[in-house]
Amino acid sequence: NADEPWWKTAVVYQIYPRSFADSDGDGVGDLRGITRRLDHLVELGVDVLWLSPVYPSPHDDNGYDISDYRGIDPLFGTLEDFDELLAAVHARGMRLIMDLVVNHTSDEHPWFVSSRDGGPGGPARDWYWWRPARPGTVPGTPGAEPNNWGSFFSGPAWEYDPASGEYYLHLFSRKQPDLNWENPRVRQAVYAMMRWWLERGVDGFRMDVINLVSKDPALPDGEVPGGGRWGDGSPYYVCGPRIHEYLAEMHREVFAPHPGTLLTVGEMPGVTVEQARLFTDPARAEVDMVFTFEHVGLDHGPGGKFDPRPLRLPELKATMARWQEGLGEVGWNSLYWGNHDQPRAVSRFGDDSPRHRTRSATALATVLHLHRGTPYVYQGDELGMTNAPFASIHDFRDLESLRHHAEETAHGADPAEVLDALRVMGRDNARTPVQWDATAHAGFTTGTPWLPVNPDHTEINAAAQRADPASVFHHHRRLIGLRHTEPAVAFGDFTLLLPDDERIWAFLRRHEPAPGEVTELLVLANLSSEPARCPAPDGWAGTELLLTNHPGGAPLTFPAVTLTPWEARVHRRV
Ligand code: ISL
Repeated sequence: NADEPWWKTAVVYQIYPRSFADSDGDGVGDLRGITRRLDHLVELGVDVLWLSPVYPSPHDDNGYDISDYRGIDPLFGTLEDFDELLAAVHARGMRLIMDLVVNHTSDEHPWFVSSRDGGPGGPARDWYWWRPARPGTVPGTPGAEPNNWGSFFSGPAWEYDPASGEYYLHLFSRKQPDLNWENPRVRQAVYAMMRWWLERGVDGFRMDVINLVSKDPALPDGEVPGGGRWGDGSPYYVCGPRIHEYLAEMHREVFAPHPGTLLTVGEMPGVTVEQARLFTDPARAEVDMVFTFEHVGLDHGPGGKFDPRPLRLPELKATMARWQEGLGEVGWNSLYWGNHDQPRAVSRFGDDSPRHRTRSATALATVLHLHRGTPYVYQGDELGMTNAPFASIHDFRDLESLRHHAEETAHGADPAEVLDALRVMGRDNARTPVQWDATAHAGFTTGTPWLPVNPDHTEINAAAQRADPASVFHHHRRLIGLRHTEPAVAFGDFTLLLPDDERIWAFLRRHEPAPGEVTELLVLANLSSEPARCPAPDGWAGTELLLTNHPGGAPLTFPAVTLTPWEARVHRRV
C-alpha cells in the first residue's frame, strides 16, 4: 500500500481549544494548555490533531466568527505559542490541521467593515451578499427581507443595515456574514491566507461548511416546510452551481504545491453520496475527504434537530453501509460519531448509565474504527464523556441553543419541552471541559471554567483511565494501533451482515493485496443493553480474536454466539 495516501491509515483527534486544557487559570482552554497535554495524545496514538478555530474573534459562535485570519486570539495565546505547539506536535511525529472558516467572516472582520461602510457601489461592497428589500415592502420591517431563507441559528438569514437601507446575507448568526465567492478577489484573498498558514508549517485544513460557499446568485425564495416559519434555501446553496469549480481552483492554487503531505477535509452538511464521490475522487483533485451528515440526522424528527426521535439501529447500519459502498471504489470516507456540534456519542448512540457506559462507548468505537475511512475522535470521546446535566436554560452558552429557545418560547412553545430537546441535542453537551482527573474542575483549570465541568468527572477522567487497561481510553488506543498494523482495517472492502437485526451490528472486511493473499476481519457488536443472540457466519468458529471489549466473552461457536450487552469483537482469518 506504499502508493496509498498517508491519511488512509491515520486517525485524527479533534481539539476544541476552549474546552481542552487551560494553562493560565482564566477558565478558557488555550494553546499552552494543549502543548502541556500532548503526552495524552501521544499515548493514545493519534496521527493528526485538528484545532477548532483559535483566530481572533468576537466569539459570537465560539470562534467560528473570525475577525482576523492571520493571528491567534489573546484568549488562546499568541502566534509564538502557536509555533511552539506546532513544533511540539511535529517533534512527536504528529501533524496539525487548522479549521478554515471561509463561508463567512465575523461582522467585525475588516473586510466586512469596509464592505458595509463603503455603502452600495463601494469598492468592497461585493465581497458579501448585499441585497435591497423585497420590492413593495418597507425596508427593515418584518417580511421585507430580500428572500424568505431562514438562518441555521433561528430567525431570518438577512440582517438590515439602516445606514445603506440594504440587507446582508448570513446563513449562520447575524455576526457571521456570508462571503461572496462569486468575487474572484475574495477567493484569492482566502487562498493567500491558506498559503500563509501552510508556509507556517500546518499540515492541512478542516473546511467549515465548505459546500455552502457557492450560492445561486438569484437567491430565490425557498419552500416553506409545513409548520415552518422560514423558507428552505438549501437547494440554492448546498453544493451550489460553482462548488466544484471553486474547490478545484483552491486545490490548484493552494494544495497542489504540497503533493502527498497535506490532509484536507470538507465539512459538508446536506452532501449526498454521489456528490461526495465527486468531491473526493482523487482524479478530480478537490479535497481528500468530507464530513457527511446523514448518520447524525437519523434521530432528527420532522421539526429538525430539536425535534429528536428514537434512532433505529437498522437505519444507522444501512446509512453507514451505503456510504461505505458509495465511496468504496472511488473516494474516501471520514468516520465520526461526535464533534463540537453533536451530542456526546455514548449518550446518543450508546447507554451512558454507569452499568453500560464503558462497554457501550467501546462497542461504538470498535464499530466506527473498523469501518473503511479515516476515523475522527472528538476530545473526551476517548474517555466516554457523557452529555451534561443542564438544569435550566441559563446553563447553556451556545448561541444556537439560546436562540432556538428564545424563538420557540416567543412563539408559544412550552419552555420545559424546548429545554428537554436542548438537553438531548444541544451543542454544549460536547463542549464541557475535558475531564483530566477527579479534582475540582477536573484538572481543566485552576480558575472558574467558562462552562461547568460535568459532575461525572469524579468517575470518568483521563487519570483513572490511563491506569486501567480495560478503560475506554485504552480501548481507543488499541483500535488506533490496529489501524496502524493491520492493513485490512484501512484497505479491506466492506460487507454488511444481518442488515435487519435490531441489536447486532455485524460486518466483514476483506483485503487481498496480492492474488490469493487474503485477510478477512469479522466485526460483531451487540448495540443493546440486553444479551443478543448472533448467528455466526460459516467458517469463523475458532478464529483468532483480534480485539474485544469483553475479554471473558464466549468463544465464537457455530451456529450462534450470545453477545453480552454492548459486547464487541473483531475476529481475523487469513
Ligand atoms: O449543528 C448544526 C446546527 O444545527 C449544524 O448544522 C452546524 O451548524 C453545521 O454543521 C455547520 O457547522 C459548522 O459551522 C458553523 C459552526 O457554528 C459550527 O460549530 C461548525 O462546526 C458556523 O461556522
